[in-house]
Amino acid sequence: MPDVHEGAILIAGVGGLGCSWAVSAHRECGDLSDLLLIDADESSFRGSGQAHCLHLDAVGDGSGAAALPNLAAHRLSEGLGALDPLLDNAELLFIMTGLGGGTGSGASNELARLARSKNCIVMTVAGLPFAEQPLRNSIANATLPSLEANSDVCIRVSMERLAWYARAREENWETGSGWIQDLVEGLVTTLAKVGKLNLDLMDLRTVVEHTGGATLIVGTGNIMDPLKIVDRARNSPLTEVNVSGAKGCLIQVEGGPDMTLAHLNQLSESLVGSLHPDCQVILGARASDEMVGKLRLVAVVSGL
Ligand SMILES: Nc1nc2c(ncn2[C@@H]2O[C@H](COP(=O)(O)OP(=O)(O)OP(=O)(O)O)[C@@H](O)[C@H]2O)c(=O)[nH]1
Ligand SMILES: [Mg+2]
Repeated sequence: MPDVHEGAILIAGVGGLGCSWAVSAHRECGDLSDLLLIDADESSFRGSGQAHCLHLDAVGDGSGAAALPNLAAHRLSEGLGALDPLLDNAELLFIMTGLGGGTGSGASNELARLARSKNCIVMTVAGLPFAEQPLRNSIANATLPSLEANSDVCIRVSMERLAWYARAREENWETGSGWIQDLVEGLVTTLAKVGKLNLDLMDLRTVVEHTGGATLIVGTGNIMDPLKIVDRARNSPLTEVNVSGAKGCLIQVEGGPDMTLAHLNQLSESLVGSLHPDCQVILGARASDEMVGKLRLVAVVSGL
């Protein structure tokens, strides 16, 4: 099976919140992926060492300049040439963005469109504003359809649920609650490394090519109680949709050296049992020492 070559996986943050999510996700798998940050506000690039940064500031006033999504989209389209070498090399692009502001809402869509046109698989994680932010919600709703159309997989994340989840985990929602990191890291490490069973980008493509909606689910827990992990995964912040009709499913299980084939089967069967009977399933697994005593399930379900 061909190895994923250097630069093949790109994690991109667009807008303030998106950059924060991307930086923390990349921190977990920096040796396997590249980082791209796009914002009108340069403070989003702070402390992100080796990142490729694109500053959308046509006017030069430094911060929060992209108050309007259209303006942000316009500015990105002017700077897109600079991204060509990165996107030409990328086979899989994760876009992290919080919708409702100017930059993320305007520029993420442009980025997705360009990457797709270069035959890159685009998986977007889009944060949706809090309920008490009506203007931000209307901007988000206006942006979502085209962002979804330009992404192979577009995962809606309720920031409300993320914030709730963050409190329960004693994590910070602005850096993704630890949850966004798990998700991206799980997929990146599965795709980039050879594990017990290996998946590659072709498998991912097969799964995301099912028409219809798609989402990602994740759950982590004790190795003694795999069913609870599946339960948690079904209730994770990104599953606002009902997955029972899913036609495609890519499952990655991560555990410690104590993980057995029985654990894998238990996790996958209890998840797959709740999907469409003809669902196409691809299963991968990987063991690492730091996961001893624990199991983590990350799944992409598509064809919803
Ligand atoms: N309640 C709350 N929501 C926030 C906060 N920061 C970000 N958000 C949410 O995240 C969404 C995106 O915010 P940002 O990423 O800062 O926006 P941006 O894309 O940088 O857009 P501009 O700064 O307008 O160019 C907003 O619509 C809010 O719903 C915060 O501190 N508090
Ligand atoms: Mg901003």
